[in-house]
Amino acid sequence: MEPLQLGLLAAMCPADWEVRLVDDRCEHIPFDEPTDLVAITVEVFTARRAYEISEQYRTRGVRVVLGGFHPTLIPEEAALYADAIVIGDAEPVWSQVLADAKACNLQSRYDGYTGKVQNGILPRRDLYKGKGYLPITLIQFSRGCRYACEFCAISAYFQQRYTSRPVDEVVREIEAQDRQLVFFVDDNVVADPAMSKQLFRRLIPLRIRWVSQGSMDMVWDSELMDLMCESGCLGNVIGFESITQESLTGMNKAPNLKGFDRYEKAIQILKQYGLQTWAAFTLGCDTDTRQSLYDTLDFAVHHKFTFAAFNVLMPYYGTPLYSKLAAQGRLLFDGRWWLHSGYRFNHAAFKPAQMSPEELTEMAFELRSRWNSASSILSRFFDLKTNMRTPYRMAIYWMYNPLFRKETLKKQGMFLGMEPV
Ligand code: B12
Ligand code: SF4
Repeated sequence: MEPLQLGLLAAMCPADWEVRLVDDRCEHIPFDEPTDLVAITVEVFTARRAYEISEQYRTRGVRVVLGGFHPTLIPEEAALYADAIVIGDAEPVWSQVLADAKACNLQSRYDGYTGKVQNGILPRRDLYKGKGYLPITLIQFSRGCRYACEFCAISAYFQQRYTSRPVDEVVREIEAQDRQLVFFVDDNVVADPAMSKQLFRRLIPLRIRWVSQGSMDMVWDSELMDLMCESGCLGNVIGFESITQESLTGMNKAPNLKGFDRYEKAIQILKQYGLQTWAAFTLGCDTDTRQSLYDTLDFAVHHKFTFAAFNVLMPYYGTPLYSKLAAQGRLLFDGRWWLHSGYRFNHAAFKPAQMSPEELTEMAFELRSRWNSASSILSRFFDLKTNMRTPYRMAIYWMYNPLFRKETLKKQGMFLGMEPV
């Protein structure tokens, strides 16, 4: 997908700055081409690779600025690999960073605050052309979420704050691009239902189709659901996380606990509206056993979700989960799994309570493989309310399930960096 934060950073550069976007996921980095400044976005899974890239430039005498989720959550680590780090959002400090870089007076740290979102800036989408990204436009309406789930990096980064953009501005941004398919990258597109309703009302005349991420409590507000669907929502990623109340309570997953006794009802409502839900599950909570993990898979298959993710619970630095596991001595890979040369993608990075880390890794892979098997994909298709609702819905189902299957299996066990430590 198109990297929204980089398009935004580029758009915030003054006109006399020449900008080039290089995406390490799909192209070679021209380390030896002359450049004055390098800016890299870093999240936990890309930290190791980002630090490698940074080192390559710094050994050539090029200054590097790091920003994004990971440097914000663990600035003392990121600072070791950069000339400057930006904590939090770039909007309030980026022009200062550039001015200081130009004056050869770069400071080691800049503190952005999580205040306004985007400040009226339109990302430089022209920079995405020709890189083979999926034909879906990423737009943010809001940032942050008011809930405080134990494992969530969003909650740690935004400290439970939530900010949305003026609806007019979002509408203008949608109108300024060509596509009819939009991904609102909001952490929780229904975090403030009143604001979400304002947005959805204004989306209706635009006749776009969109997907996003939202908390399950959306289903209990029928006006919200009506407007969401009328405005072109195809479905949302919803964090189901677990099917037991005990686990949800343990992880402080408040939006799911609100109507836990009506979990089945919630799913029926999603289906009535024809939403093609991407159900996300988190595996490895203290209450999880082998049986509860198999039950989770059965639950997902039974409900014929259009897509699902079976993620191993990950201790992200800065979250209450990380602190808890650290205090209990349960973190693996010296507690810095994202930097460890032995850590592989989708592997457990902590000692689960009721199984070994290896068992958890294997179980998660088994669930993913079974969910993505040809027979599972075929059987889940037969849902008149969602996947078979219209030819467009059918096309989505058949286009993306094989793609996600390929991606999931390809990423399993990948090392995070390129070079041995
Ligand atoms: C959209 C999205 C995706 C998309 C991909 C998007 C893409 N372009 O490829 C999809 C759905 C595919 C995806 C996948 C994954 N994602 Co994701 N994703 C997001 C999401 C929701 C929005 C990203 C975005 O565009 N935001 C809008 C931009 C404008 O905001 P931003 O990135 O925060 O940037 C601002 C600041 O951080 C700062 N900034 C950022 N970079 C830089 C760089 C510099 C130099 C500077 C100065 C400032 C700066 O300024 C920006 C403007 O204010 C974020 C959550 C979030 N709120 O950001 C999670 C998030 C980044 N993803 C996350 C994760 C874990 C994943 C997965 C690993 C999930 C999984 N288990 O498979 C995968 C794989 C990622 C990988 N590296 O392989 C985590 C990272 C956690 C962490 N501690 O780092 C996040 C934070 C979500 C979460 N709930 O925890 N993701
Ligand atoms: S509801 Fe979702 S985004 Fe909000 S804190 Fe919980 S996991 Fe994070």
